[in-house]
Amino acid sequence: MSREALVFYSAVDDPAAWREALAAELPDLDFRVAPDGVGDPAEVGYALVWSPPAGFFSRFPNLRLVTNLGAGVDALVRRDDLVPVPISRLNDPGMVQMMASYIIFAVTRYARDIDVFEAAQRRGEWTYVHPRALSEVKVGLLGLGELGTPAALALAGMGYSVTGWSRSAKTLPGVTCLTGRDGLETILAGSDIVVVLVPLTRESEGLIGAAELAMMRKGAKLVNASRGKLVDEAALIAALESGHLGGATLDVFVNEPLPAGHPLWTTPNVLITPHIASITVPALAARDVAESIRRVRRGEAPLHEVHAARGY
Ligand code: NDP
Ligand code: OXD
Repeated sequence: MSREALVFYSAVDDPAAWREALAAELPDLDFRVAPDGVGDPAEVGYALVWSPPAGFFSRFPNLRLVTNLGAGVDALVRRDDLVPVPISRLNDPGMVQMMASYIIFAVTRYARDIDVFEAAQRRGEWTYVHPRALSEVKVGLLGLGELGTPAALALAGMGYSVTGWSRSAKTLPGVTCLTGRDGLETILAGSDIVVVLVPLTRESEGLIGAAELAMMRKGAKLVNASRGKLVDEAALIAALESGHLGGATLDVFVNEPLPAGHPLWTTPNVLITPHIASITVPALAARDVAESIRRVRRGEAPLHEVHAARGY
């Protein structure tokens, strides 16, 4: 007798860890790993995927739910071969904590002049910079979603002066919340450190271009942990080389892995990390994946449903 199946596809996530975590939640669900272990595609009701190849979904005539193996769904909703079933994203406590830790690290490295001391150490020099109070450091956080909001609250809780930006108006304790183009320009002009955590959509692509970089304070720092295409890389390199921007921490790039010889590798004052700001921990995320499947089985909407037309 055939069992209802889930198909897993990811070039970066560990299928064995997901198989084990989901088996604990849904022992009746058959876990199949694409491309080689799919079996009869008609038995597949659920897909748990990260950037599957073009044409992937059309093989499965009975698909009822696609779950993105991560938070950012741009690689899913921006493709033209999606089938019309609900899409959900992951949002687990481990991912939230990890992103907050990355943002706190990147902001604090600049706020405490650690980048200056790293450079001084490379020169073998004792360089004293008198520390500033954290309340004097103005942080602008673009994107107040599932990951941005906890990061903004954590920074505010540490004493930073935090202004956040989102599409819809928000109220967060200790965080000034702005919206719209005026809000964006206020943040760019008023922040020492600007953090980008807005999803990549048709609307947000190229959000930070030459004009926006020019609005930033001289010596300000940029942190991008969202998607490379939100920032114009050529304009960023120019702003760093001219000294208008004082530094950038980049976890995401237009092309990943960042190709050898790319000018960002040698642009001054850039810290590069390989898209590790946050990851999904299967043992923590499997509960939500399983609950979404249970809900879809009951004819309900899944958890963390993505609005495909909106793009996130
Ligand atoms: P959410 O979808 O929960 O939140 C997105 C936020 O951005 C919301 O506050 C939303 O506003 C705001 N927003 C969206 N579009 C616009 C716009 N055009 N103008 C202004 N604000 C906008 O996303 P998450 O917080 O979960 O994640 C953010 C991104 O982080 C992901 O999309 C992904 O790209 C990236 N990411 C990166 C990882 C890494 O390792 N580097 C790991 C995980 C995620 P509103 O609240 O009004 O809807
Ligand atoms: C992402 C993720 O969206 O890793 O980048 O979840």
